[in-house]
Parts: sequence; structure tokens; C-alpha cells
Amino acid sequence: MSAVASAETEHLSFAELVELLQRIFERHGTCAQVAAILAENCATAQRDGAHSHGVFRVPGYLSTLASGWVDGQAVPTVEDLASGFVGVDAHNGFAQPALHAARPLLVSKARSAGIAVLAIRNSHHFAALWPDVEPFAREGLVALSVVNSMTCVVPHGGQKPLFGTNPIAFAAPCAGSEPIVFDMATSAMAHGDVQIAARQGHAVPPGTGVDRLGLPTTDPKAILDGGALLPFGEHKGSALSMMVELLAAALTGGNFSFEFDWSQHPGAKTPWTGQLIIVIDPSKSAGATFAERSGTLVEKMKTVGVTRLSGERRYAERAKALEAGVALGRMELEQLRQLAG
Ligand code: NDP
Ligand code: PYC
Repeated sequence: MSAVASAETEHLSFAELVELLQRIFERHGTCAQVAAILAENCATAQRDGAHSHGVFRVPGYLSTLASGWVDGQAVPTVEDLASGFVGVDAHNGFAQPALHAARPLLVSKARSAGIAVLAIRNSHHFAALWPDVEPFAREGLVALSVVNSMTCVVPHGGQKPLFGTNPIAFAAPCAGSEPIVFDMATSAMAHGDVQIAARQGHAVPPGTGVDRLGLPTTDPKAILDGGALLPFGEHKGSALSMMVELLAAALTGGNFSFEFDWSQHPGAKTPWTGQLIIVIDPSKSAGATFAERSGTLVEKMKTVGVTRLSGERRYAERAKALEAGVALGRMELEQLRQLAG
């Protein structure tokens, strides 16, 4: 899929796009429930303008399913591990169905203990992370999630790639506005955005990555072709990326980003790792008015000149799509229709 803004654009309603994607996933090897969950997730990213993780990802999902690397029919096993700890073995399936299966137990534990952890292992996450956390904030909860991916980032001070692009997403309720949400790769750029830059022939900013000789480059093709990404913010992003490896893999029982070998599955694109989600019920804290406090902070940020909060671009894209439909390139839509049969 192109992820290219084109004058040749068509619009589908969100429900139409979900239905189209659901047919594609089901036709290419997932069971109906997995198809429904992935379709909703992918359409949500497209709707909200997260183009590196919307329909752009469909070919990668399908080549991975065809390669036998991921099990599109896997049924996750939810484990009640402790008063504040839920585990899920995704059984080599996707992470989103695992979260879906464990969510009711996770929320009930967070509401009774004030905090609960969900550790997903043996899972594939190929999507944006904010759709996993935003719904918790809509229920008045605070959520933090991390997921590790595949070796393509050189740790600060290192000579070779080891870490994944390892995103961190956070969501919190905010009185008087949409939830506060941020979601960011700990690499200088998400791998998906490097792929888009390579397709479109754009240079990436200095500091994004290195070529196959380890030399700094702004050529996205050189980063993808034997080169590597760098963490954002030098040692600081690198420390956060290390934290993500520890929480998403070591703590969950999943693979580190360097630990899996997909060389026997040509076409495999989805990292086989783990994901951690921490959910907090702020009503249990001493300050019972967390959402109001969030609102106070946001208002104060505006008084010092902040005009754009994290999440705001996404909410604006969502509002536009709800009005006019979700925009897709005409060619892109034609390809999707062919894939759906
Ligand atoms: P961006 O750098 O585009 O954005 C990171 C965050 O910063 C977002 O919350 C964004 O809000 C916010 N933001 C961006 N610009 C500004 C600004 N000028 N002022 C204030 N806030 C701003 O994201 P990344 O490129 O780091 O990541 C892209 C996606 O890739 C993420 O969804 C991530 O989950 C996904 N990813 C997934 C991986 C996986 O293994 N599954 C691995 C790596 C990345 P807004 O949303 O409103 O733009
Ligand atoms: O964009 O870095 C990325 C990515 C890795 C896995 C899924 N997305």
C-alpha cells in the first residue's frame, strides 16, 4: 500500500473500511474473531492519520500469514497470576486478540487493587500502540504500554543494531477534553516511516540512522539496506529502549527483539516478542480528582504557549474522517478490494 497522499482519493465510512479489511484478513488465514480485531485496529490507525500503521501494513500482515510465521487462528490463554498480575500466552498469534481476551480480568483487577499489570508473551505486534491504551482512559483509567519489535536500532555507544524500535504509549483521562495520549517509538523514527520515506524518495533528518558501514546517513534506503536506526535523544532514548526490552520481553516471558530468527519464513514481517500494559485506577489515589488535575496541567501548558498537544493531530484527523469518511488512495483501495476478492 502506498501511504502516499494522492489527489486521487476516495472515502469509505469507518464501518465500510473495517468490513473490507475483515474480509481480507479472513481470506488470508485468520479466524473471524482475529480478522475483526485486526481490521478494527488497522482501520482505526488509517482513520486517525497514523499512516505508517494503517492499510500500509496490510501487505506485511498477509505475507507474514502466508509464510507460516504467525498463527492467525491462535486462541490466547489468559492466566490469573496474582492479585495485580494477568498473563497471556498468545500462542504465536497477534497481540491485539490477546489483549482483547485478557481485558475484562485486567480491568477488574485494576479497579479492585488500584493497579494491575498485563504481560502478553509469544505475540506479534505490528500496529500502532495508542489504540491499545486510549480505551482505558475513556473508562477513567490511566494506562501505559510498551512493546518491543525487531533488531534494527543501535544502542547508544554500540556498534551494531540490537534493540527494536520499541514504542511507549500512555493514556490518561482529562477533564473537559479528549484523553491525553502519546505514543512514540524510542528510535529516532519508526521503521514504518523509514519505509515510507524510501518509497517516496525523501531524505530522513540527520541523526535518524546509519548505513551498512555504520556511517551517519539521511538516505532511508541505506538505513533499510544493511544499515540501522538510532535511538532518539542519544543515551536517553537508548535507556528507554532498553527499559522496553526488559518490560516487554524479560518481564512477560516474550522474546527480546534480537532473539527470534525468521530467516526460514521469507515474507515474515511481524516481530515475535511481548507486550506489557500497566493499568492504574486513579480514583484509588489520595488525589481523587485526577482528571481535573490533568485538565489543570493542560490549561497551564497552553498559557506558556503550547498550541499542539500529543494526540491532537490524531483527534483532528478522526473528526475529519467521521465527517467525510476515511481517505484512501484510489489505487490503494483498488488493491484492497482485489485482496478481499
Ligand atoms: P511520532 O513521532 O509521529 O509521534 C509521537 C508522539 O508525539 C505522538 O503522540 C504524537 O501525537 C506526538 N507529537 C508529534 N508531533 C508533536 C508536536 N509537534 N507536538 C506535540 N506532540 C507531538 O510517532 P513515532 O514515529 O515515534 O511512532 C509512530 C507509530 O509507530 C506509533 O503509533 C508507534 O506505536 C508505532 N510503532 C509501532 C511499533 C511496534 O512494534 N508495533 C514499533 C515502533 C513504532 P499525534 O498522534 O497527535 O501526532
Ligand atoms: O514502525 O518501527 C515500526 C514497527 C515495527 C513493528 C511494527 N511497526
